Amino acid sequence: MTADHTTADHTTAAGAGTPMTAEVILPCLNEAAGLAWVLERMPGGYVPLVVDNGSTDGSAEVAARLGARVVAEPRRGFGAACHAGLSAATADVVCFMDADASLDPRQLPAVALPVLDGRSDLVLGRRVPRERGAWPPHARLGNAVLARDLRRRTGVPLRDLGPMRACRREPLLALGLADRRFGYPLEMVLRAAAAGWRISEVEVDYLRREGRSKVTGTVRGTLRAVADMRRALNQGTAQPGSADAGR
Ligand SMILES: Nc1nc2c(ncn2[C@@H]2O[C@H](COP(=O)(O)OP(=O)(O)OP(=O)(O)O)[C@@H](O)[C@H]2O)c(=O)[nH]1
Ligand SMILES: [Mg+2]
Repeated sequence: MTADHTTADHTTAAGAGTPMTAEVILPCLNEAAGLAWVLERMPGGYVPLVVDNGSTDGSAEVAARLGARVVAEPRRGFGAACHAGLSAATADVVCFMDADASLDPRQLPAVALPVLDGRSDLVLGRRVPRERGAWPPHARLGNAVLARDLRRRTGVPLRDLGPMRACRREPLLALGLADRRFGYPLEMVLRAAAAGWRISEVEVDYLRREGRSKVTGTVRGTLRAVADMRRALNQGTAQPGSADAGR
């Protein structure tokens, strides 16, 4: 646990009993180390939906014990997990965020508000690193280059392809995203832009993840993620991924 991730012992996810403002889709592959920190910080009305992507570390059990709804997506891949969550969600507004404690759920309302009040159709959290090691330089650079290419291609003024997001559920389903790997977040922006969505960003803190890094902590993982995104950018849509996507 890092200093910012110090946590008290909690047994239920926050928000229970409050009317649902938004459903929070949490793609999850072996994130037992960070799930408690994440789930106990859900603001009231923000209902977590953990998509277990074949975890072997008890993530699903941890999430269920903390009161979260858990859906299983055996097909590996970040996009596969996000899509399963979107398909299972019922709320009018959905949020996405990683389950590795690199993002603070208490910042979800700031991301969702422009969608809830009708000012924006898709809001992305622009990550601002707050801890040493939160965002390795190679990952930050790869992301910045992709964001620049996306700006040039679409005119959408985004600086980060951040994973904390909010939008309306049914219009997102109607975009028909096809990528099931790490191209999913980029394809979402491309298709939304093509559909004329108003897309904006707000700043969110980026913290050092809990658990072992699978992607940005390794050059190989980063190259794979950038390749997925590059393909999504070049094709407009990417091919559905292979079984070991993102590993
Ligand atoms: N890497 C990976 N993550 C997945 C997959 N399915 C779901 N996830 C979840 O998607 C979220 C983002 O994945 P991360 O591994 O944190 O990716 P990242 O933030 O780019 O890189 P690191 O935090 O350095 O590993 C996490 O909550 C994962 O548990 C998958 O197939 N591969
Ligand atoms: Mg992460």
